Amino acid sequence: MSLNRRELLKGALTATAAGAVAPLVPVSKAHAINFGYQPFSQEFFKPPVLPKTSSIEPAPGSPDASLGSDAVYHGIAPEYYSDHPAHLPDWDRFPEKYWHLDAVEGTWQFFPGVETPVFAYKGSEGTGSETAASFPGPTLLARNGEPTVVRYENKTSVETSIHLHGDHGPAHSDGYPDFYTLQGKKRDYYYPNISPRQNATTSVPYPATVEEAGEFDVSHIPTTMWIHDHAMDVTGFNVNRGLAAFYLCEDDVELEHQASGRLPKLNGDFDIPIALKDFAFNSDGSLKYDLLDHNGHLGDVFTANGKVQPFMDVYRKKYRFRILNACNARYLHLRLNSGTGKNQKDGLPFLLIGKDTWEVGEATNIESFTISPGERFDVVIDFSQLPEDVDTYYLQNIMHQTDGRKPKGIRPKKESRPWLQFRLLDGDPPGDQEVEGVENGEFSISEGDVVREFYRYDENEVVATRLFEFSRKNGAWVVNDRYYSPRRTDATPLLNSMERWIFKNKGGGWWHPIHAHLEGIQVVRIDDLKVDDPDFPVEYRWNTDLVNLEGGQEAECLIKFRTFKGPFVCHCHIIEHEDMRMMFTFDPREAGEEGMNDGIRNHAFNEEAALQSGMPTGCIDPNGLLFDHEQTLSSGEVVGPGDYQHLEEEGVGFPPDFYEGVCEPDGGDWDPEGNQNTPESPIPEEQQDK
Ligand SMILES: [Cu+2]
Repeated sequence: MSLNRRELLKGALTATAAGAVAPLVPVSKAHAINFGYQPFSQEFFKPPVLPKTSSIEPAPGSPDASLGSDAVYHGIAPEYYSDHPAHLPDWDRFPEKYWHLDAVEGTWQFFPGVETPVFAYKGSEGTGSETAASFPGPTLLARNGEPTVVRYENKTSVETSIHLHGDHGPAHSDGYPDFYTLQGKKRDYYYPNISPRQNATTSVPYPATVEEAGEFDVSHIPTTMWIHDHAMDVTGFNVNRGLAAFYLCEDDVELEHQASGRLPKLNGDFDIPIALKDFAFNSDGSLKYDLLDHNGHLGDVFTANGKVQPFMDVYRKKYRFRILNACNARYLHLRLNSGTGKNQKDGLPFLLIGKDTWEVGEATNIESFTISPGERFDVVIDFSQLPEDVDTYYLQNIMHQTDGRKPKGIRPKKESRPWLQFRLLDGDPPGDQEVEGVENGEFSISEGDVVREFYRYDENEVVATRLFEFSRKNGAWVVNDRYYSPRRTDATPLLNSMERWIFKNKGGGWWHPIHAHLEGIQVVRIDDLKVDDPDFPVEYRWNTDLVNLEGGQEAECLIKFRTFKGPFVCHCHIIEHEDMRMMFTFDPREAGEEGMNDGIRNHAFNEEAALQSGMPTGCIDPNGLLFDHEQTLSSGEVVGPGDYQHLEEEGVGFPPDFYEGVCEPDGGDWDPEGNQNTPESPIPEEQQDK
């Protein structure tokens, strides 16, 4: 059965019309389907490492693996080539490495013995990267200065687009919402694994030499990233369905931490990534997901790395946990606790060593913390501090939330659910030292240590200030009163410039965690609170790639746009808000240079846009942009915003002025009779709307 993005959304409507979708019941009131599972009776799952290889056939960028080819239909980023002006020689400090990664349809056991249909990332069969399908997918381990290419094949029936959350990389490989990897096709995602440059300046958009470019900005070298799907309209569905995995990176600073015994070996027994995600289940074991719920999908079953409330064996030692909130819409407030009940307050602190993609300037103890969807807290927990009679310990969420609007608050009396149990083991861990000369688990990292040099941006470098207001409109979501369209650019910063971006939540009833691609954000003010105020939230004192806006809140941020031209997106990370248009495009460009959406990108790309996006000229799904421009097919039938009318007739809350908002290209002449329905269209006749 065809299940592309269009069919998915239409299918959801049919189901509603037939009454097959149960009325929405707040999750707190509904009874969770848990298949008789007793919490902490299954073991924690640590995803396997995705093996790298030293060669791949056909070679990336070769004629056989270029845009439009059978082997790699979507090609590779222009920045891959060493003759591209952005590609400087020191990007290739170590020989390039490769991964073969698929997205497949399979099953996963969230509950022991219950096979749940999912999408999953896995290392491709028959390649050097082979792994089993899992949730989260296999962990990608990268070395800063070692370029990697992920040859990705979409073996699912839905359009996908991989975003490496936190990456500083080319737009072609960034998961822009309509830079799809289509069903049955491959794309070479190119990750240079570099950071921005210290000397980036607008007067030299592409420095010719390494000396001119300056040093890599060490405070922006990434450590904890994750890949997740980002496809237009269906990101929420695809991520909830399982398309997420960790991407951890080490560099010279990180290796020095390990060699000197400050931090554990990368992804070793004492460095453990944990993705926390809520799910909802149907009684047949399948995942429940309502495509028409744009408020934010909440689940009533709580998992760590794809296992419902598991246990993890730990020694009384120090561990590094990279905690990811992988929920579509649920905020968590996490604390450590010796009990499963409501009132214990004997928690160990978390030693915060990294926030989102980057390590922090100073290791800082925090008692508990709120983590928004998409956010990461990189923490060390010292189990040696626990009294000897404590043999089980818990990671507990005490944020109470019953719908996608916003959490009801930190309410340990109402919500004190342990998502993960630690079982304390006595004695020393068996096995050889993971790092020579360092006893396993004996790491010296302590409060006050400099984890990574941090450079605060100089506000005098700001060349433009922009205000982005996030609000609700006609049951959907807007930024500056506009619905997202991938065909419209909302900001064109100068390449290598710094801007002041003010994010404002215009409403009081909803929270929005705002995430920018390409670069870290430095928050300088939240409402009246300045960054140098002792009360300023500790998690926003250094680099962050996400800033949460509570009702009515305003955050003033500094952001640079270095190395790569766009398009990139900035959006709310409550994925249902993002899918329902709370997103905008920014497209860093040289002075005077045309942007991706200048004139009109339409469905017939010019050559530059085709190379940049990896979508071959004239081969774009004419039905692809479900809510974008109206399209006249060769049959004479009009599709596109027509679907919106269909949806509106079904009364599902699509905004009445939607058509207006997205059908006017910013400039240039849009030709509705353009090249959008060529004979080479990859969409079979029977899938086109009749
Ligand atoms: Cu939002």
